[in-house]
Amino acid sequence: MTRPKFFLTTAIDYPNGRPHVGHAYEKLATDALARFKRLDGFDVFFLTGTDEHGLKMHQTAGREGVTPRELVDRNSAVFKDMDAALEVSYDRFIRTTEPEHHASVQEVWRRMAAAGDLYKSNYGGWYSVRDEAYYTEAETAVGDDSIRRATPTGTPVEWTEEESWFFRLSAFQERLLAHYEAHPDFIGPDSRKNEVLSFVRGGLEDLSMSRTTFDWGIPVPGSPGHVMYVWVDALTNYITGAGFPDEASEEYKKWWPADLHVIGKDIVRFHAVYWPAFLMSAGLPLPKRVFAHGFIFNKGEKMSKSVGNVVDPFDLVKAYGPDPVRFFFLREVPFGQDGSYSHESIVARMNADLANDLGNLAQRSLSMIAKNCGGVVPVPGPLSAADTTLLERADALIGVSRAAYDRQEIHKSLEAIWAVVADANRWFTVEAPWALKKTDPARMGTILWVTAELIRIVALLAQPVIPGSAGKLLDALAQAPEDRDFAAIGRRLVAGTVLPAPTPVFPKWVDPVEDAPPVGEP
Ligand code: ME8
Repeated sequence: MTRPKFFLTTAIDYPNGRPHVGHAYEKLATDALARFKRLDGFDVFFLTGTDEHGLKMHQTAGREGVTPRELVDRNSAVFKDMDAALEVSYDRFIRTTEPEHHASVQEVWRRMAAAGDLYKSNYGGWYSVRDEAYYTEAETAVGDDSIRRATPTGTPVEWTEEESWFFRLSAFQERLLAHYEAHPDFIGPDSRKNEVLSFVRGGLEDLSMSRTTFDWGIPVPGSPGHVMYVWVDALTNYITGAGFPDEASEEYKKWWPADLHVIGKDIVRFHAVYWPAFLMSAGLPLPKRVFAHGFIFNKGEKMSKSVGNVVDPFDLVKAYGPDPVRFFFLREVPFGQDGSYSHESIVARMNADLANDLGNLAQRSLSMIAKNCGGVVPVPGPLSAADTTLLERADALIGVSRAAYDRQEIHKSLEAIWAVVADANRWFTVEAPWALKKTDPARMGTILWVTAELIRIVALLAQPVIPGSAGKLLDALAQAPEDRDFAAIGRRLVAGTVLPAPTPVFPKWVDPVEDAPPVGEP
């Protein structure tokens, strides 16, 4: 049987500096979505990468006294390292400076030109280098410091006047609206969809598509002196990653169109308006869904170099480990909404949900099996109504999670899983298996079997978010590699399985005591 395919992407990051927590957040969340689909039997292709052309890169390189190529080579490697540190399981890391990407973008350009949607004219308007975006006069304002800024993002804009190729975006309004209407799931969450609808209903202006004042970009075919606007180049990465322009290739036929683009809320317009319009013009199929996540703030404040509160994702992983970082962001922040992080909130999640709730339940029950059952999964006797209810709730988690992940609501899956963990803890305390060792060892065995089975189901479903620790829990239950996908949920834990000696999987965070006297002194 052929497995259904699922092709998902992240935004490709600007490597003009080191990655920040926002970059890390998007990649680890998309990784959870990719891992879920793989475990659920899909043939997954997960694409991520770096967006390496444009004026921002050109200017940063100039300031640092290196060539743009040196700048992007150096920094793109750091983004890749970040993915490794967070255990992001991408299948391809694309760089827009790759020659095959150039061929792909130029082919898309030629098709848009052949469709009559590109024309040359003169551009005059406000450009934000930081956003790599054009703004209308009405979208800018001059601040107290006499600097004109883009109102939506607060970044400085500069007046730009040059000959430019334009894309006839104005001609796509009706087609785009018809597409949104016919495909109600094209944009998520709903708040973003409403924003896009009102933007497109308000009328679209043609889009400047090329620049002449620098050359760090993909040349416009047949138009010397023009390089493509970086967003044309950037968006096309998604189809290059799928094998375009080789439309006859198995790769392309299998993967395109993408099933899901995961992006941040600041770049919805590019993905839900410009990108589908480019594809319509080039006669290519449209992606199925664009989902915009929220922004991450440091203790509620915007991260910025000038405030000095930019936290390096490498430092977070070094301090807490990859799984606690991944778990924190995905459990704490409803995916699609803004969120905040602080040392205190990360530690609270680590200690409450991981160490206390799941960690203790696993450690208490598994060490009882080691001590009282010779390290062998006991044979369950008849199940009580409470046992059955709990197991049924655990069995229902796959359905709940599937529905949640299909709408990118990762937090809803975690919420449901941890509600079962909380119930299991309450039930375990009431059942008090430790008191049954002498009086009713058979019932003790049943309770321990039910607990181990609950932990197995929870560990299977937690793998997309905490792959390392969930894997350790499954090791502790002696689960074979072929028993670790979601198809294994319906199979029960086999009594008689010999378990390794249990070791705690979720360490409790204890803040180092400052100014403590050296060990051994009063
Ligand atoms: O926009 N919290 O690149 P980028 C959460 N190259 N997400 C954040 C964030 C924050 N504080 N800050 C940024 C670009 N992001 C383009 C994309 S795609 C064809 C081209 C997200 O490096 C942001 O929303 O500025 C985007 O999805 C991603 O990080 C890369 O941002």
